[in-house]
Amino acid sequence: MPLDEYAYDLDAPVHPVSAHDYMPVEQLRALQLHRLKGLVKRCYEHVPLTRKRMDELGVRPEHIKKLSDIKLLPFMMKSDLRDQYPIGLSAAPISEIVRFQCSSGTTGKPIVITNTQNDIRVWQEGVMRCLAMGGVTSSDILQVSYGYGLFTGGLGLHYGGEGIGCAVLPTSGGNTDRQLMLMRDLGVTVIACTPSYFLHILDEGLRKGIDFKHDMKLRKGFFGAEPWTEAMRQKIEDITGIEAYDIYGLTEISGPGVAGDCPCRSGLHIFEDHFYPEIIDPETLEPLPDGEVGELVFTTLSRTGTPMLRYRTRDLTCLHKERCKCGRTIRTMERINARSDDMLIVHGVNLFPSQIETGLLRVKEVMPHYQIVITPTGALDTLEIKVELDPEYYTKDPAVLAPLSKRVHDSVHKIIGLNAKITLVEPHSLPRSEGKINRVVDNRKQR
Ligand code: DLL
Repeated sequence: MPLDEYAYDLDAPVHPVSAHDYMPVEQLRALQLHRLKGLVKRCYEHVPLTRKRMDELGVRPEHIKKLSDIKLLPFMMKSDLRDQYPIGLSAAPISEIVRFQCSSGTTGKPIVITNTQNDIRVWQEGVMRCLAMGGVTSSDILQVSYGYGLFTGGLGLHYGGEGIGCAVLPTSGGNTDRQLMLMRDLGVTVIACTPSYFLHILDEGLRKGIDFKHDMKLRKGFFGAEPWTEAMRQKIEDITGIEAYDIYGLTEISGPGVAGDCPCRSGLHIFEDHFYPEIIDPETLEPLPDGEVGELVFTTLSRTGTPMLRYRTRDLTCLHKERCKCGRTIRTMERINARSDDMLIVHGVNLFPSQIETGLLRVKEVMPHYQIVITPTGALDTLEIKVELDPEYYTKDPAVLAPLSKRVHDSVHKIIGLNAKITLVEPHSLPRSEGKINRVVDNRKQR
């Protein structure tokens, strides 16, 4: 089966700076509509579940006449991928599939995404566009410390880096001593890993007496795959002197490189020529206008392996259409600080780990290493925040610790409006992660 008209042109060179970034908006919308029509047709013809759902709604591919008609289409969710395990949603024959990638769910089987050569190129282009926006060139040495394999972080950044022409060092996650040694000996200039793993690398390096500003050649970092805050960015930049860029993506839509920071850092540019974004109200499922916070939904305009129509990401953000100072016309989204399924409800108050992180990092004596523990105690639950002291301020003196705990408490309270029990713990005593970190221990789930 040949790739049809909406697919990516496999003969065209992949460019790190896409003309689509700067396209006049009307032209961009026309391109999106063209690709959407082709995608809907392909899904209708090749994905039985989509066909069934569209038939139930009475929608046919020819009903898509303008971009806003997208709201006629059914949503897709992670549970659909799980129910159709392993590749029931694949739209291409195995002869056109060149790679499987998986994303682990919270339970049971992973979800499997099939990629055609076209999809690998679209994905590579997204990562190249992110790296290029951050000023990475072929003169850079890129250390990829995201995990390689079924997770898309390692291979995604790897192909993107090679596409730019960087010298790529594929360390994957783990073996932090070796990461540091190679980083220093090869003069690595760009690092890509999860923000929590980078903090761990920094921690280990500082323990060894490494001065990241002088002993390393690092100048940029591309951090993503998990939520991180502006305060965390500041902390990373202060310790290392690098520019820290946010990179976003998800396996179901492609991998890293769906959106990323430009140097203005006023939101992540979405490569909406390939990934059409919508924001919906997660309760009513109605589309929300640009500027309103809701659940991010993507339609993969140019994927051919496992194309997604209106895929509900569960990530919460809002879109901005104002022209960015960098000149790009593609829309931006605010950094993802929360997922609808990350939300904790404590004493009836909705809160997100990222809010706690922001409160903690306003106090200079504590580190961005923390754990949130919720324990049922009688009628009320206890919210405890364990946070490591900065080694520079470490003490066991209760006369110092008591007022410091109070300051941390007040800083967090100001944001979440709840009283949390603050436990200041020794440096390096909380669990670290080489990939995505889980900072929440919710003991209520064991009841
Ligand atoms: O995490 C892809 C990726 C790899 C992105 C490397 C960036 C860098 P999944 O494992 O499928 O894919 O997880 C996707 O991770 O829905 C978000 O909840 C979260 N996420 C990804 N990037 C960011 C980010 C990869 N920059 C899920 N900020 C997404 C916040 C992020 N959350």
